[in-house]
Amino acid sequence: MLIDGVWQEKWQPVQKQDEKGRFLRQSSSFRERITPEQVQTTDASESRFTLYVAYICPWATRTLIARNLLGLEKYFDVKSVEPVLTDYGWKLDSDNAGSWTYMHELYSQSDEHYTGRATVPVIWDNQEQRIINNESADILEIFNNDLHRLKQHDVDLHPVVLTDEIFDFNNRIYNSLNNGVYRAGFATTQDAYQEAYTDVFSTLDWLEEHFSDKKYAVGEQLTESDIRLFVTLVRFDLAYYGLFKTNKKRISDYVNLSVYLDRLMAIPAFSQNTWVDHIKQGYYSIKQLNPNGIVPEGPELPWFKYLGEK
Ligand SMILES: N[C@@H](CCC(=O)N[C@@H](CS)C(=O)NCC(=O)O)C(=O)O
Repeated sequence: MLIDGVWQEKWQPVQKQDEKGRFLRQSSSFRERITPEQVQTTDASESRFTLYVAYICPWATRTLIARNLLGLEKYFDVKSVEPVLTDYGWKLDSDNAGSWTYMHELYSQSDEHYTGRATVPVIWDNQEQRIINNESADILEIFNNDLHRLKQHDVDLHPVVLTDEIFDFNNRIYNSLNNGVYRAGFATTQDAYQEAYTDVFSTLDWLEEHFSDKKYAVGEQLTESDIRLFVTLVRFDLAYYGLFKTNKKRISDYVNLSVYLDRLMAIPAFSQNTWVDHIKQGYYSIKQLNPNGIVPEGPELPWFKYLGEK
């Protein structure tokens, strides 16, 4: 992580936790918004803003899926990092070669006294050379709400009439499932692990019931809630089940959740942003949890049929 703008190599073992060994996620610090006028540059060949992502990362994948579903590709080009987190944090892919080698350089360029982890996703302003936002929940709102008049597809991921339901659904799955798997994986006491494990599977059991008669997370259409749920479900059997020890059941053991996952995977915005090799390599390179870095060969999953060559 960066401390007062300076990279500290000894960050990796230090996942923040509370006094009971529970994993604590850092809150995001760049929270600016963007207007359609800022996005529409005169030079159509280059976008003013770049979305920096890791394909391993569920939070970054939320933003990639929304970008494609809404058709905002020409306004935000994408730069990705390598799947394995290095001693210097995220390293940019070599084919994204530009002025930067590591993500933390973008953070200290934006704020020379920044203290915190250099996370993805990030919206970077190429004109002002600084980070605008590093919180995926905000980025989803920017894409869907703030820039709604620029979208190329007739999609609304956050219809006003569903606001309360979306809010409740997102809240219900965030701590217990999206972050619940991390709470299980990074717990440093048996009790903290047990608490997270119970939350994860009671939520999955509830969702299995929910999808017995529903096609989508909320309402009768695809919304932001589906994106938020998808990014966790798709990583579950590949990484969380083994590495994070959330191993009561796999998603493929849940009939309705499997049908739901298959339904979303059939949509290109979901399958194109699912990078199985990055997910496996990335998670299994977390030294704290897997010191020898061995990446499992399996599993083989039914939805692999939707994945093209990457
Ligand atoms: N609140 C952030 C969380 C982002 C986040 O935790 N990203 C992880 C990857 S999945 C990261 O970049 N971690 C690097 C680190 O912690 O050093 C969001 O939703 O945008």
